[in-house]
Amino acid sequence: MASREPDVLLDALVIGGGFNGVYQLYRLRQQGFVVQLFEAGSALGGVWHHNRYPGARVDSHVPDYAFSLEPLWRNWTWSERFPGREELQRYFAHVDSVLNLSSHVRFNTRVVAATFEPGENRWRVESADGHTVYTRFLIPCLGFASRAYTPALPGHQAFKGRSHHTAHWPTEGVDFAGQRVGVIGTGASGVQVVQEAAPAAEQLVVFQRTPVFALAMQQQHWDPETRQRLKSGYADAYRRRGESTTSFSDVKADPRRAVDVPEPERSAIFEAAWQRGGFHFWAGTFRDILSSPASNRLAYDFWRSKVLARIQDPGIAAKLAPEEPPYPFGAKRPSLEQTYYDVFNQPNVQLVDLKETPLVELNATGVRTQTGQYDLDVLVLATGFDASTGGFDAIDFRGLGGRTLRTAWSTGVTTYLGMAIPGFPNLLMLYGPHSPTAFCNGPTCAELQGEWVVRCLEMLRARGATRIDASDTAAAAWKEHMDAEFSDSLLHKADSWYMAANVPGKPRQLLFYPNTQKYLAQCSQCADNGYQGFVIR
Ligand code: NA7
Repeated sequence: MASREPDVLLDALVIGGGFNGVYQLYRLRQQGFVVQLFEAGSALGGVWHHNRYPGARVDSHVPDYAFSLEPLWRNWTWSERFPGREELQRYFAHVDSVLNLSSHVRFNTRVVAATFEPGENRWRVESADGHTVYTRFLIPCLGFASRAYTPALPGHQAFKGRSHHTAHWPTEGVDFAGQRVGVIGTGASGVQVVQEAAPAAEQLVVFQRTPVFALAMQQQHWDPETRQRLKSGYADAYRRRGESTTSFSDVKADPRRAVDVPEPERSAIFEAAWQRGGFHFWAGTFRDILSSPASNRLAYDFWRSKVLARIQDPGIAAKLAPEEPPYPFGAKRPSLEQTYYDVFNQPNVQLVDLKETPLVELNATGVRTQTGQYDLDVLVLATGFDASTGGFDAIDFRGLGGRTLRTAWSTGVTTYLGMAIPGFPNLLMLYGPHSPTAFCNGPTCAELQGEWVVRCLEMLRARGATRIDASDTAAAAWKEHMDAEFSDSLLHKADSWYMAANVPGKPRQLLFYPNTQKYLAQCSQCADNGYQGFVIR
């Protein structure tokens, strides 16, 4: 039933119950603010609540991928180095019970509109069920993957089988056993689904447009004794994580340029990173892998040698790991894999290269490409997300003069410090565009970036201020700073969601700030200089 609470003015409303929203709720409440959290789903967890496709698993390792608060890890152990979705959901339930969060969360509440009222210096926020609240400060914690991207595929409606996007997986699940399964998309979600579908399906067809450069996960399963023992290193790991450029306590690149390091030392460093698994081979080899084409090529060639050794058919190998890299290594997110390259040796698994034989249409029985028809029972769309800005587009944000955020960002994102937006006072977003986000990870960003917002609100309260505005000049300078700082990055050379280039029509730009420590230094400097770039009243 629709409800309205005009007399209640919250200090802060947090939108989104993933790591960032949860941390804000906990910390702001702890500091005595009146705060509530609205979550569209029925439980906390963010992407771990919403993404329930088979094989969903985090590819940032624990304990880095968790909150550093001791009351949370004291009575919690992880069973694996890269936990799956169910364990992450249990973790959120644990966080909820230790920090007592749910009492301040309104679940099943999808925010649809938020309008700034300048007379009152407050936001009016409306949800899909007709509920309205007023809040002094609005803190969107929408994550970068809250809006799925489904490409327009000709004939999609005609397909008579089951078709599911990985982010909208049916709660009752999909049994792949004995089915003819097709997977479109080979990013992190595609890789994970393929690994689950290959052993079960009668036939699996993987439709690849661009090969993923997947890295060895090097998963570890821990017995109860090991789980406890590992905790003795947690406090130190979290301290190091807070000082790390990569946002991982133990992923650190050699300060030399890869090309300057002679063999066999260079290969030994590559090999060590490979054996450590996860993102070590992406961010923990040499400092110039993502800026020097020559060093990048060395990393690619090493990666390729590892992959070729796993694939029997040279034709398939050439598609999964081409001799010439189609984009610089690591410029698209390198998913982690456990059996991905092995499954292509199975007789029931087929790889279709959509660059070579483009998709023509979906029809009643399956997918037709320029050279063949693939009949399917189940089609999995692992086609990703309208990263970062998609979640904002889904809400009708209206700032000063009734200007919508969709209009303000129609030609590209404008922010100050990746947290504030000129023309949208009293709005401080976390884990959004122009901040480290995809180059950090949820829990780490939640704490490091989140503390800045907590301190900012404390400062405003101490000053008796009711309004904070980011200036246009500061936002323009922030954009210039990002452009100058990362102009030589090879990230620009791939059509990735980092570059907002995975969704047709989206303005191409570097969406995230690829250096957490540099970013945090800029934020601290702003606060230390009296919140330079903001107008406070
Ligand atoms: P990604 O990484 O964006 O991957 C999407 C995949 O879907 C990618 O391989 C795309 O190919 C493919 N794609 C997208 N549109 C099409 C069309 N029209 N035809 C064929 N193939 C297409 O999404 P994920 O969900 O895997 O991962 C997102 C992040 O979420 C992940 O990195 C984790 O951080 C969690 P392309 O490369 O664009 O050619």
